[in-house]
Amino acid sequence: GGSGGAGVSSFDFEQYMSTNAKAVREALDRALPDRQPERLSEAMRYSALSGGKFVRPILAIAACELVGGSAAAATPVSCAVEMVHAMSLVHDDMPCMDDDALRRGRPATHVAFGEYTALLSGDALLALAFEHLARGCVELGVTVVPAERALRAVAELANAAGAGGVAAGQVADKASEGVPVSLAMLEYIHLHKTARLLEAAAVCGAIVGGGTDGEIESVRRYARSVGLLFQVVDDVLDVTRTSEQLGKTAGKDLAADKATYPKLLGVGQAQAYAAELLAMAEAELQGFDADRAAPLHHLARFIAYRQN
Ligand code: GRG
Repeated sequence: GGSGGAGVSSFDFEQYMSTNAKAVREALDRALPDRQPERLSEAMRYSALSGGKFVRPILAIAACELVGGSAAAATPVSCAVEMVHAMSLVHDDMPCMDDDALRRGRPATHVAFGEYTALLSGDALLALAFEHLARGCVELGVTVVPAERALRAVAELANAAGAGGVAAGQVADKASEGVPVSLAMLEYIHLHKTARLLEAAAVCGAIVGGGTDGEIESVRRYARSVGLLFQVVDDVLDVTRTSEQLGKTAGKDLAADKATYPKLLGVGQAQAYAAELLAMAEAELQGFDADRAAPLHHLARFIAYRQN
């Protein structure tokens, strides 16, 4: 329980991230198959356990605890959201999408396992996400996650993965390659392709944690702002990193025709927008207990101030 707002300063964010990342990794390891066909299981594990930061699962756990739920209640949904994230990266790297050979510093799934196995392992991860979410909540029991909350979480995550979110954002992104992109279109792409799944992670955490409708919607606005912030900061870092490394190869492949916030707004305005998004995210946390909100405050600042 919070007493007097000391939470923000005394909170150990690195410890919180590493403890939760370890717990998520163990839960994912248990949730992923290791049975026949071996190659499919291997590809699923390779994609989901290959060194992601687990930002989405940790967001789900933090939002669950924010509204007074236990971390245990958020375990099924935190694994489910990471499975959706992992499969979206597998499909994103495939030749028909962005055609990337590397992901997280090692061969992309389609390079390591071949195209059809990569495609099917993505499909299987997407299906498993919902199986695991439903089954995991049932196994925890209705005293931990009432069935209505589990159903609401299923609907939220499904919307975020499909035509209401990631799939819609990716179609818009692919369709806008090589054509001029307006600020409104750039915003649409990022809100759907990136922010929507971060939003669903946090919202699902707040749902299974027993948040009120008002709390759930505050969490939604918080995560939406953080999701956009993530993208704006990414775009700004692409520019600042590149200019710091004059003469060297930039860490990222900067497609000349790719629209970014700095290109459409200028670097200064893009930075100002990032500051505004951080302030909007933090404003949504004001109504909550300060100690319980500390992880989400730190997560927003971590995303805003990261240097690479
Ligand atoms: C979801 C049904 C469905 C289909 C997928 C391919 C595709 C459709 C969508 C592309 C989605 C995509 C690649 C979005 C970008 C997401 C993003 C910001 C990834 C980086 O996230 P981090 O930094 O990555 O959290 P790590 O590696 O830490 O997990």
